[in-house]
Amino acid sequence: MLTLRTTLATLGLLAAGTTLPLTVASPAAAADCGSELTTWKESGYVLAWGGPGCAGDPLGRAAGNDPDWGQSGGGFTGSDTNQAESVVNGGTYSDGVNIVAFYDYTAYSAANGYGCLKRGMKIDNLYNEYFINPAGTQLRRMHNAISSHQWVTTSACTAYM
Ligand SMILES: [Ca+2]
Repeated sequence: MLTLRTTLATLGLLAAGTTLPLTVASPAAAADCGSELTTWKESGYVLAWGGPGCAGDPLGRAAGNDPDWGQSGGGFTGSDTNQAESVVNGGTYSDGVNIVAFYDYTAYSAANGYGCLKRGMKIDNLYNEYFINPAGTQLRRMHNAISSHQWVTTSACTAYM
């Protein structure tokens, strides 16, 4: 029995040894916003990236609100609308207005669906999140769909990601 157990343990180590390099080499291993959250936490900015995992340069960043990610001003412009796939909330306390509400439509239209991200939080892949309307109905996925955002208080949002 001892010999069998030792052999099984050895096989287990071998299996683990062959799995590890595959995990490291996978592109999916990079899809995490952890380092960007560390960089931007308590910066006062909300940031968004055009791909999952906050990879590369952000689409934009904003300390204030932006009613239209497809128009100039507010931190997100032009092709930024309907492009975000990962986001970071680097908000500060700021009198409690530190939740970011992201909207499917421009001009903060909650009726068309929104989703809120708490201070110091990240979303690695917006594909896994859904816009929700004030009635609590789940709408479309949030990836490649955000068109406006604003900073709100905790009690002002009912649709947390
Ligand atoms: Ca804008």
